[in-house]
Amino acid sequence: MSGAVLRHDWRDEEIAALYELPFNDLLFRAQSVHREHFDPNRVQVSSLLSIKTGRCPEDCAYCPQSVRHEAPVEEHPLMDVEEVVAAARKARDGGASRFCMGAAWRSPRDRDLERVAEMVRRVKALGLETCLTLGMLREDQARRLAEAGLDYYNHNLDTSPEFYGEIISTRTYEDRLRTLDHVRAAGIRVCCGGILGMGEDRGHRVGLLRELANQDPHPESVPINLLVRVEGTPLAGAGDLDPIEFVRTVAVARVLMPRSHVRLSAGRESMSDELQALCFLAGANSIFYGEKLLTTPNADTQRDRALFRRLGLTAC
Ligand code: SAM
Ligand code: DTB
Ligand code: SF4
Repeated sequence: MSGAVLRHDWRDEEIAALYELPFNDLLFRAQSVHREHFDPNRVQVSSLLSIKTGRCPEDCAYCPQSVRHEAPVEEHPLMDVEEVVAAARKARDGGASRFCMGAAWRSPRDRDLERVAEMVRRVKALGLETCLTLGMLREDQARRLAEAGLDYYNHNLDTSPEFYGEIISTRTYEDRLRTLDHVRAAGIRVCCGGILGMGEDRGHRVGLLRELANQDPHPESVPINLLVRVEGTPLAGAGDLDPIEFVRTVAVARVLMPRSHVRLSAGRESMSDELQALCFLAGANSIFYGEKLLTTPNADTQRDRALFRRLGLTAC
């Protein structure tokens, strides 16, 4: 099958069959699809900043920022625009091409949105692409952000609809899909993915990929996060996910969404260089770079630079 055919009608059985391929066959297939659409040695680099941290009213079981869990985070209200611009400049000078700003909100208030829109304008003026993740958006809010020049909005499905209720009770899967519709309708590119290692089984991973791949168009950016187990969250004691299963998920995502950037996201700190190399071989072609994700440590920047050198990868 040519990777040029973009499908939005994947059935669970077909996705499960990809997962079940011998590992070498799956990786060969994923890498072949990858090469039809991307330079295999280029990896897009984004940096993250938490512009509003902690005290989130939602109950996402994985998240240290929920007010319902007892995880230690350095809470702060919405940052000043100048502070954000300074952090963005630093990220750009460190080699990032996109700056992603995240806020621990269920959804933004309109008066906060004005300041965030100003952040977008100022960060764009530095020559960076912009991305926001602020929770649920109404249609008019998405339009306001589009007018400010926002390039991407991150809003994850996190897991399959079947497993979702085990992880979050304060907003529904449909709520998330509605926000994605609003973002898309406003002309903003979509960044949407999920988290692995939350105690889900392969069927749930298939369900997540089905929901992502059957969006039309596919999300332009698909973050695959490995759960960062934070003490004080309900998922602190989640079991280890087989790293080979993680690589298989990246590979299947690449085959299903041939033109999307598949992002090797949270969890790199706990991965070996060899595991990350396998993820790049499986078609991952973007990462988060910088000392911190939102509240937890990211892979060390010196280690990332050395890894790119060892693998002959170029950041873009
Ligand atoms: N509050 C907004 C929301 O939930 O849409 C934006 C910020 S929220 C922290 C962004 C995403 O980070 C979540 O959707 C989730 O996928 C990811 N995330 C949060 N905590 C995580 C963890 N401990 N490990 C892996 N990913 C995590
Ligand atoms: C995404 O999918 N992963 C990033 C980004 N989108 C916003 C966030 C990861 C957060 C990891 C936990 C933390 O640092 O708080
Ligand atoms: Fe709040 Fe987002 Fe964390 Fe959920 S993932 S608790 S919505 S900050």
